[in-house]
Amino acid sequence: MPDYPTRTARLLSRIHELGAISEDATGATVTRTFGTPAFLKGRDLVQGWFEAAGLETRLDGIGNLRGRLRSQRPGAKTFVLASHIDTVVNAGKYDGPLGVLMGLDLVESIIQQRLELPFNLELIAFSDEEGVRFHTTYLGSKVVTGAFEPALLQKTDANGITLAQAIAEMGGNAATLAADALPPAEWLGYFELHIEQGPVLWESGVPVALVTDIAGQQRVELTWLGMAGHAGTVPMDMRQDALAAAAEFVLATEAFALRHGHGLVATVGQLRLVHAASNIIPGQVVHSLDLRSPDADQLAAAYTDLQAQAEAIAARRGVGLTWQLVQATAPVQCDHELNRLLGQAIAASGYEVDGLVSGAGHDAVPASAVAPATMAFIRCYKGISHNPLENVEAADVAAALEVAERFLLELKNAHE
Ligand code: HGY
Ligand code: MN
Ligand code: MN
Repeated sequence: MPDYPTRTARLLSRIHELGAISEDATGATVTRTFGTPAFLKGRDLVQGWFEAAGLETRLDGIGNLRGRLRSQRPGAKTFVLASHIDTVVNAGKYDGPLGVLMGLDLVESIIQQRLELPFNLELIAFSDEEGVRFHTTYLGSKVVTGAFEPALLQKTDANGITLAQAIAEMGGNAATLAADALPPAEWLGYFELHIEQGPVLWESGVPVALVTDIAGQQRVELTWLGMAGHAGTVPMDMRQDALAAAAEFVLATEAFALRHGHGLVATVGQLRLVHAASNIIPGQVVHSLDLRSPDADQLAAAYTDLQAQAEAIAARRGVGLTWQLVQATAPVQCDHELNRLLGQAIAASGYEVDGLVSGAGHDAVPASAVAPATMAFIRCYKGISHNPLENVEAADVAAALEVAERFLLELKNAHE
Protein backbone atom coordinates (compact mmCIF):
# COMPACT_ATOMS: atom_id res chain seq x y z
CA MET A 1 0.00 0.00 0.00
CA PRO A 2 1.57 3.33 -1.02
CA ASP A 3 2.66 5.40 1.94
CA TYR A 4 0.72 8.59 1.20
CA PRO A 5 1.41 10.27 4.56
CA THR A 6 5.18 9.95 4.07
CA ARG A 7 4.96 11.15 0.47
CA THR A 8 2.79 14.03 1.63
CA ALA A 9 5.27 15.05 4.31
CA ARG A 10 8.05 15.21 1.71
CA LEU A 11 6.03 17.26 -0.78
CA LEU A 12 4.91 19.65 1.94
CA SER A 13 8.53 20.15 3.01
CA ARG A 14 9.26 21.06 -0.61
CA ILE A 15 6.33 23.50 -0.53
CA HIS A 16 7.89 25.24 2.46
CA GLU A 17 11.37 25.24 0.88
CA LEU A 18 9.94 26.85 -2.28
CA GLY A 19 7.73 29.15 -0.22
CA ALA A 20 10.82 30.59 1.48
CA ILE A 21 11.95 32.05 -1.86
CA SER A 22 10.43 35.48 -2.43
CA GLU A 23 10.95 38.90 -4.02
CA ASP A 24 10.56 40.11 -0.44
CA ALA A 25 14.13 39.93 0.84
CA THR A 26 12.87 39.91 4.43
CA GLY A 27 11.03 36.67 3.66
CA ALA A 28 8.00 38.05 5.46
CA THR A 29 5.80 37.61 2.39
CA VAL A 30 5.73 35.21 -0.57
CA THR A 31 5.91 36.88 -3.98
CA ARG A 32 7.41 35.26 -7.11
CA THR A 33 6.10 36.97 -10.22
CA PHE A 34 7.01 36.15 -13.81
CA GLY A 35 10.69 36.38 -14.69
CA THR A 36 11.96 37.98 -11.47
CA PRO A 37 15.16 36.71 -9.82
CA ALA A 38 13.06 35.14 -7.05
CA PHE A 39 10.88 33.40 -9.65
CA LEU A 40 14.00 32.06 -11.40
CA LYS A 41 15.53 30.89 -8.11
CA GLY A 42 12.33 29.06 -7.22
CA ARG A 43 12.12 27.49 -10.67
CA ASP A 44 15.74 26.32 -10.41
CA LEU A 45 14.86 24.55 -7.15
CA VAL A 46 11.89 22.79 -8.74
CA GLN A 47 13.94 21.92 -11.82
CA GLY A 48 16.46 20.18 -9.56
CA TRP A 49 13.65 18.06 -8.14
CA PHE A 50 12.37 17.23 -11.65
CA GLU A 51 15.84 16.13 -12.73
CA ALA A 52 16.46 14.14 -9.53
CA ALA A 53 13.21 12.29 -10.22
CA GLY A 54 14.57 11.21 -13.59
CA LEU A 55 12.39 13.40 -15.79
CA GLU A 56 13.66 14.59 -19.19
CA THR A 57 13.61 18.29 -18.29
CA ARG A 58 13.72 21.51 -20.31
CA LEU A 59 12.77 25.18 -20.11
CA ASP A 60 10.70 26.44 -23.03
CA GLY A 61 10.77 29.92 -24.57
CA ILE A 62 8.36 31.50 -22.07
CA GLY A 63 10.14 29.93 -19.12
CA ASN A 64 7.81 27.01 -18.41
CA LEU A 65 9.57 24.12 -16.70
CA ARG A 66 8.69 20.93 -18.59
CA GLY A 67 9.46 17.40 -17.46
CA ARG A 68 8.72 14.44 -19.68
CA LEU A 69 8.29 10.76 -18.92
CA ARG A 70 8.28 8.94 -22.24
CA SER A 71 6.11 5.92 -23.00
CA GLN A 72 7.64 2.94 -24.81
CA ARG A 73 4.54 2.81 -27.02
CA PRO A 74 5.33 4.09 -30.54
CA GLY A 75 3.30 7.18 -31.39
CA ALA A 76 2.02 7.55 -27.83
CA LYS A 77 0.03 10.68 -27.07
CA THR A 78 0.88 12.98 -24.16
CA PHE A 79 -1.09 13.47 -20.94
CA VAL A 80 -0.22 16.72 -19.17
CA LEU A 81 -0.08 17.14 -15.39
CA ALA A 82 0.48 20.79 -14.55
CA SER A 83 -0.03 23.90 -12.50
CA HIS A 84 1.87 27.15 -12.02
CA ILE A 85 4.82 28.30 -9.89
CA ASP A 86 4.34 32.04 -10.24
CA THR A 87 2.38 33.71 -7.44
CA VAL A 88 0.33 36.80 -6.72
CA VAL A 89 1.76 39.48 -4.42
CA ASN A 90 1.84 38.60 -0.69
CA ALA A 91 0.70 35.13 -1.70
CA GLY A 92 0.16 31.86 0.03
CA LYS A 93 2.52 28.93 -0.54
CA TYR A 94 0.04 26.51 -2.12
CA ASP A 95 -1.77 28.24 -5.01
CA GLY A 96 0.04 26.65 -7.95
CA PRO A 97 3.07 24.95 -6.36
CA LEU A 98 0.91 22.34 -4.62
CA GLY A 99 -0.36 21.07 -7.97
CA VAL A 100 3.13 20.99 -9.47
CA LEU A 101 4.68 19.17 -6.49
CA MET A 102 1.81 16.70 -6.17
CA GLY A 103 2.26 16.00 -9.88
CA LEU A 104 5.97 15.46 -9.28
CA ASP A 105 5.21 13.01 -6.47
CA LEU A 106 2.87 11.05 -8.75
CA VAL A 107 5.53 10.88 -11.47
CA GLU A 108 8.19 9.81 -8.94
CA SER A 109 5.88 7.03 -7.77
CA ILE A 110 5.32 5.85 -11.36
CA ILE A 111 9.07 5.82 -12.01
CA GLN A 112 9.81 4.01 -8.74
CA GLN A 113 7.16 1.38 -9.49
CA ARG A 114 8.59 1.09 -13.04
CA LEU A 115 5.03 1.44 -14.31
CA GLU A 116 4.91 1.43 -18.12
CA LEU A 117 2.28 3.91 -19.31
CA PRO A 118 0.57 3.77 -22.72
CA PHE A 119 1.00 7.55 -22.97
CA ASN A 120 3.78 10.06 -22.39
CA LEU A 121 3.42 12.09 -19.20
CA GLU A 122 4.46 15.74 -19.32
CA LEU A 123 4.69 17.51 -15.98
CA ILE A 124 4.68 21.30 -16.38
CA ALA A 125 5.33 24.15 -13.98
CA PHE A 126 3.85 27.12 -15.81
CA SER A 127 5.81 30.36 -15.61
CA ASP A 128 2.91 32.79 -15.49
CA GLU A 129 -0.67 31.95 -14.64
CA GLU A 130 -1.54 34.84 -12.35
CA GLY A 131 -0.74 37.61 -14.84
CA VAL A 132 0.45 39.90 -12.04
CA ARG A 133 3.37 41.49 -13.90
CA PHE A 134 1.85 41.99 -17.37
CA HIS A 135 -1.87 41.89 -16.51
CA THR A 136 -2.56 38.98 -18.86
CA THR A 137 -3.09 35.56 -17.34
CA TYR A 138 -2.08 32.13 -18.64
CA LEU A 139 1.04 33.27 -20.52
CA GLY A 140 2.75 29.91 -19.84
CA SER A 141 -0.18 27.65 -20.68
CA LYS A 142 -1.09 29.76 -23.72
CA VAL A 143 2.34 28.87 -25.17
CA VAL A 144 1.96 25.14 -24.46
CA THR A 145 -1.55 25.11 -25.95
CA GLY A 146 -0.61 27.18 -29.00
CA ALA A 147 -2.87 30.08 -27.98
CA PHE A 148 -0.14 32.65 -27.35
CA GLU A 149 -0.79 35.85 -29.31
CA PRO A 150 2.51 37.49 -30.44
CA ALA A 151 1.01 40.92 -29.75
CA LEU A 152 1.34 40.09 -26.05
CA LEU A 153 5.11 40.49 -26.41
CA GLN A 154 4.59 44.26 -26.51
CA LYS A 155 2.70 44.38 -23.18
CA THR A 156 4.63 46.41 -20.63
CA ASP A 157 4.98 46.01 -16.88
CA ALA A 158 4.87 48.82 -14.29
CA ASN A 159 8.46 49.73 -15.20
CA GLY A 160 7.82 49.92 -18.95
CA ILE A 161 9.65 46.65 -19.63
CA THR A 162 7.98 44.67 -22.45
CA LEU A 163 7.19 40.99 -22.16
CA ALA A 164 9.69 40.41 -25.00
CA GLN A 165 12.43 42.11 -22.96
CA ALA A 166 11.47 40.19 -19.81
CA ILE A 167 11.64 36.90 -21.72
CA ALA A 168 15.08 37.76 -23.07
CA GLU A 169 16.31 38.89 -19.64
CA MET A 170 15.21 35.63 -18.01
CA GLY A 171 17.00 33.56 -20.66
CA GLY A 172 13.84 32.66 -22.56
CA ASN A 173 13.36 32.88 -26.31
CA ALA A 174 10.35 34.58 -27.87
CA ALA A 175 11.28 33.11 -31.25
CA THR A 176 10.47 29.56 -30.14
CA LEU A 177 7.05 30.16 -28.58
CA ALA A 178 5.08 28.75 -31.50
CA ALA A 179 7.32 25.68 -31.67
CA ASP A 180 7.00 25.21 -27.90
CA ALA A 181 3.32 24.36 -28.26
CA LEU A 182 2.35 20.73 -27.83
CA PRO A 183 0.71 19.92 -31.21
CA PRO A 184 -3.09 19.46 -30.85
CA ALA A 185 -2.90 15.90 -32.24
CA GLU A 186 -0.43 14.92 -29.52
CA TRP A 187 -2.64 15.81 -26.55
CA LEU A 188 -4.33 12.96 -24.68
CA GLY A 189 -5.60 15.17 -21.87
CA TYR A 190 -4.84 17.59 -19.03
CA PHE A 191 -5.18 17.24 -15.26
CA GLU A 192 -4.49 19.86 -12.61
CA LEU A 193 -4.50 19.49 -8.85
CA HIS A 194 -5.18 22.77 -7.04
CA ILE A 195 -6.41 24.07 -3.70
CA GLU A 196 -10.09 24.95 -3.88
CA GLN A 197 -9.52 28.58 -2.89
CA GLY A 198 -13.10 28.58 -1.65
CA PRO A 199 -14.98 27.45 1.49
CA VAL A 200 -17.09 24.53 0.21
CA LEU A 201 -14.71 21.65 1.06
CA TRP A 202 -13.59 23.35 4.26
CA GLU A 203 -17.21 23.49 5.43
CA SER A 204 -18.09 19.95 4.28
CA GLY A 205 -14.90 18.31 5.60
CA VAL A 206 -14.49 16.46 2.27
CA PRO A 207 -10.76 16.42 1.34
CA VAL A 208 -11.01 16.38 -2.45
CA ALA A 209 -13.54 17.07 -5.20
CA LEU A 210 -13.64 17.08 -8.98
CA VAL A 211 -14.24 20.30 -10.88
CA THR A 212 -17.22 20.45 -13.24
CA ASP A 213 -16.85 24.00 -14.57
CA ILE A 214 -14.47 26.95 -14.47
CA ALA A 215 -16.03 30.41 -14.42
CA GLY A 216 -15.50 32.80 -17.28
CA GLN A 217 -13.80 36.09 -16.50
CA GLN A 218 -13.42 39.57 -17.89
CA ARG A 219 -10.72 41.95 -16.73
CA VAL A 220 -11.20 45.64 -17.49
CA GLU A 221 -9.05 48.73 -16.91
CA LEU A 222 -11.01 51.94 -16.23
CA THR A 223 -9.49 55.42 -16.34
CA TRP A 224 -11.46 58.37 -14.91
CA LEU A 225 -10.30 61.77 -16.18
CA GLY A 226 -11.51 64.63 -13.98
CA MET A 227 -9.94 68.02 -13.24
CA ALA A 228 -7.05 68.28 -10.78
CA GLY A 229 -7.50 71.31 -8.54
CA HIS A 230 -6.66 72.96 -5.27
CA ALA A 231 -8.25 71.07 -2.39
CA GLY A 232 -8.75 74.32 -0.49
CA THR A 233 -10.21 76.60 -3.09
CA VAL A 234 -12.55 74.70 -5.44
CA PRO A 235 -16.15 74.63 -4.11
CA MET A 236 -17.61 71.11 -3.82
CA ASP A 237 -20.29 71.72 -6.44
CA MET A 238 -17.71 72.87 -8.99
CA ARG A 239 -15.44 69.82 -8.86
CA GLN A 240 -14.75 67.04 -11.37
CA ASP A 241 -13.27 64.68 -8.83
CA ALA A 242 -11.95 61.54 -10.57
CA LEU A 243 -11.66 59.57 -7.35
CA ALA A 244 -15.21 60.37 -6.21
CA ALA A 245 -16.47 59.16 -9.59
CA ALA A 246 -14.42 55.97 -9.35
CA ALA A 247 -15.56 55.39 -5.78
CA GLU A 248 -19.21 55.77 -6.80
CA PHE A 249 -18.63 53.17 -9.51
CA VAL A 250 -16.88 50.76 -7.13
CA LEU A 251 -19.82 50.86 -4.72
CA ALA A 252 -22.34 50.56 -7.58
CA THR A 253 -20.44 47.50 -8.82
CA GLU A 254 -20.53 45.87 -5.40
CA ALA A 255 -24.28 46.52 -5.10
CA PHE A 256 -24.87 45.14 -8.60
CA ALA A 257 -22.98 41.91 -7.90
CA LEU A 258 -24.68 41.46 -4.51
CA ARG A 259 -28.05 41.57 -6.28
CA HIS A 260 -26.91 38.62 -8.41
CA GLY A 261 -26.23 36.24 -5.52
CA HIS A 262 -23.50 33.62 -5.96
CA GLY A 263 -23.71 33.56 -9.74
CA LEU A 264 -21.62 36.66 -10.31
CA VAL A 265 -18.61 38.17 -8.57
CA ALA A 266 -17.07 41.57 -9.25
CA THR A 267 -13.85 42.92 -7.74
CA VAL A 268 -11.84 46.12 -7.95
CA GLY A 269 -8.46 44.90 -6.73
CA GLN A 270 -6.16 47.65 -7.97
CA LEU A 271 -6.66 51.42 -7.92
CA ARG A 272 -4.09 54.14 -8.63
CA LEU A 273 -4.34 57.95 -8.36
CA VAL A 274 -2.14 59.73 -10.87
CA HIS A 275 -0.17 62.70 -9.38
CA ALA A 276 -1.66 62.00 -5.96
CA ALA A 277 -1.33 64.46 -3.08
CA SER A 278 -3.49 65.18 -0.08
CA ASN A 279 -4.17 68.76 -1.19
CA ILE A 280 -4.99 68.01 -4.83
CA ILE A 281 -8.46 67.12 -6.04
CA PRO A 282 -7.80 63.83 -7.88
CA GLY A 283 -7.62 64.51 -11.61
CA GLN A 284 -6.95 60.97 -12.85
CA VAL A 285 -7.71 57.54 -11.40
CA VAL A 286 -6.95 54.16 -12.99
CA HIS A 287 -8.41 50.95 -11.60
CA SER A 288 -9.15 47.33 -12.43
CA LEU A 289 -12.45 45.50 -12.65
CA ASP A 290 -12.53 41.70 -12.42
CA LEU A 291 -15.88 40.13 -13.40
CA ARG A 292 -16.61 36.39 -13.14
CA SER A 293 -19.48 34.02 -13.72
CA PRO A 294 -19.85 30.38 -14.82
CA ASP A 295 -22.77 31.58 -16.96
CA ALA A 296 -21.60 33.21 -20.20
CA ASP A 297 -24.86 35.13 -20.72
CA GLN A 298 -24.84 36.49 -17.18
CA LEU A 299 -21.21 37.54 -17.57
CA ALA A 300 -21.94 39.36 -20.85
CA ALA A 301 -25.02 41.09 -19.39
CA ALA A 302 -23.10 42.21 -16.30
CA TYR A 303 -20.28 43.59 -18.45
CA THR A 304 -22.72 45.64 -20.56
CA ASP A 305 -24.70 46.86 -17.57
CA LEU A 306 -21.67 47.95 -15.56
CA GLN A 307 -20.13 49.72 -18.54
CA ALA A 308 -23.40 51.67 -18.94
CA GLN A 309 -23.39 52.53 -15.23
CA ALA A 310 -19.80 53.78 -15.47
CA GLU A 311 -20.64 55.96 -18.46
CA ALA A 312 -23.69 57.41 -16.66
CA ILE A 313 -21.60 58.29 -13.59
CA ALA A 314 -18.95 59.91 -15.78
CA ALA A 315 -21.55 61.96 -17.68
CA ARG A 316 -23.33 63.14 -14.53
CA ARG A 317 -20.06 64.20 -12.91
CA GLY A 318 -18.54 65.76 -16.02
CA VAL A 319 -15.64 63.29 -15.81
CA GLY A 320 -14.06 61.53 -18.80
CA LEU A 321 -13.97 57.72 -18.83
CA THR A 322 -12.00 55.13 -20.79
CA TRP A 323 -13.09 51.50 -20.41
CA GLN A 324 -10.58 48.98 -21.79
CA LEU A 325 -11.17 45.22 -21.85
CA VAL A 326 -7.81 43.71 -20.93
CA GLN A 327 -8.63 40.02 -20.89
CA ALA A 328 -11.65 37.81 -21.43
CA THR A 329 -12.03 34.05 -21.07
CA ALA A 330 -15.28 32.15 -21.58
CA PRO A 331 -16.58 29.69 -18.97
CA VAL A 332 -15.23 26.16 -19.40
CA GLN A 333 -16.87 22.79 -18.82
CA CYS A 334 -14.44 20.10 -17.67
CA ASP A 335 -14.28 16.87 -19.62
CA HIS A 336 -17.02 14.38 -18.73
CA GLU A 337 -15.01 11.22 -19.46
CA LEU A 338 -12.04 12.36 -17.35
CA ASN A 339 -14.49 13.33 -14.62
CA ARG A 340 -16.08 9.89 -14.82
CA LEU A 341 -12.68 8.30 -14.16
CA LEU A 342 -11.87 10.89 -11.50
CA GLY A 343 -15.21 10.29 -9.80
CA GLN A 344 -14.48 6.55 -9.76
CA ALA A 345 -11.09 7.24 -8.18
CA ILE A 346 -12.68 9.45 -5.51
CA ALA A 347 -15.31 6.84 -4.69
CA ALA A 348 -12.72 4.01 -4.68
CA SER A 349 -10.72 6.05 -2.16
CA GLY A 350 -13.75 6.11 0.12
CA TYR A 351 -14.90 9.70 -0.33
CA GLU A 352 -18.23 11.13 -1.50
CA VAL A 353 -18.00 12.39 -5.05
CA ASP A 354 -18.55 16.14 -5.12
CA GLY A 355 -18.35 18.34 -8.22
CA LEU A 356 -17.47 22.02 -7.76
CA VAL A 357 -17.57 25.07 -10.01
CA SER A 358 -14.31 26.99 -9.90
CA GLY A 359 -14.65 30.76 -9.48
CA ALA A 360 -10.89 31.00 -9.88
CA GLY A 361 -9.30 30.78 -13.30
CA HIS A 362 -6.73 28.05 -13.94
CA ASP A 363 -4.37 26.82 -16.66
CA ALA A 364 -6.98 24.16 -17.35
CA VAL A 365 -8.87 26.93 -19.19
CA PRO A 366 -6.42 27.24 -22.14
CA ALA A 367 -5.82 23.48 -21.98
CA SER A 368 -9.53 22.77 -22.43
CA ALA A 369 -9.38 24.40 -25.88
CA VAL A 370 -7.01 21.69 -27.19
CA ALA A 371 -7.61 18.66 -24.99
CA PRO A 372 -9.98 16.96 -22.56
CA ALA A 373 -9.19 18.74 -19.29
CA THR A 374 -10.22 18.50 -15.69
CA MET A 375 -9.11 19.38 -12.20
CA ALA A 376 -9.28 18.11 -8.65
CA PHE A 377 -9.65 20.55 -5.79
CA ILE A 378 -8.03 20.00 -2.43
CA ARG A 379 -9.62 21.27 0.74
CA CYS A 380 -7.85 24.36 2.09
CA TYR A 381 -8.03 26.31 5.34
CA LYS A 382 -11.33 28.20 5.44
CA GLY A 383 -11.08 28.52 1.66
CA ILE A 384 -8.56 31.33 2.09
CA SER A 385 -6.21 32.03 -0.85
CA HIS A 386 -4.21 34.89 -2.38
CA ASN A 387 -3.34 35.49 1.25
CA PRO A 388 -0.46 34.35 3.49
CA LEU A 389 -3.02 32.50 5.62
CA GLU A 390 -3.46 29.99 2.76
CA ASN A 391 -2.96 26.51 4.23
CA VAL A 392 -3.80 22.82 3.83
CA GLU A 393 -4.01 19.82 6.15
CA ALA A 394 -1.57 16.99 5.41
CA ALA A 395 -4.39 14.44 5.66
CA ASP A 396 -6.32 16.22 2.87
CA VAL A 397 -3.25 16.32 0.63
CA ALA A 398 -2.61 12.62 1.29
CA ALA A 399 -6.22 11.84 0.40
CA ALA A 400 -5.94 13.83 -2.83
CA LEU A 401 -2.68 12.04 -3.70
CA GLU A 402 -4.39 8.68 -3.31
CA VAL A 403 -7.28 9.83 -5.53
CA ALA A 404 -4.93 11.25 -8.17
CA GLU A 405 -2.84 8.08 -8.24
CA ARG A 406 -5.96 5.96 -8.67
CA PHE A 407 -7.11 8.34 -11.41
CA LEU A 408 -3.85 7.93 -13.34
CA LEU A 409 -4.08 4.14 -13.01
CA GLU A 410 -7.67 4.26 -14.30
CA LEU A 411 -6.41 6.35 -17.22
CA LYS A 412 -3.64 3.82 -17.86
CA ASN A 413 -6.14 0.95 -17.92
CA ALA A 414 -8.47 2.90 -20.18
CA HIS A 415 -5.69 3.35 -22.78
CA GLU A 416 -3.91 -0.02 -22.56
O1 HGY B 1 -7.37 35.07 -10.78
C1 HGY B 1 -7.50 33.86 -10.82
O2 HGY B 1 -8.59 33.35 -10.98
C2 HGY B 1 -6.31 32.95 -10.68
O3 HGY B 1 -5.81 33.04 -9.39
N1 HGY B 1 -5.31 33.31 -11.63
MN1 MN C 1 -3.69 29.10 -9.11
MN1 MN D 1 -4.11 32.38 -7.99
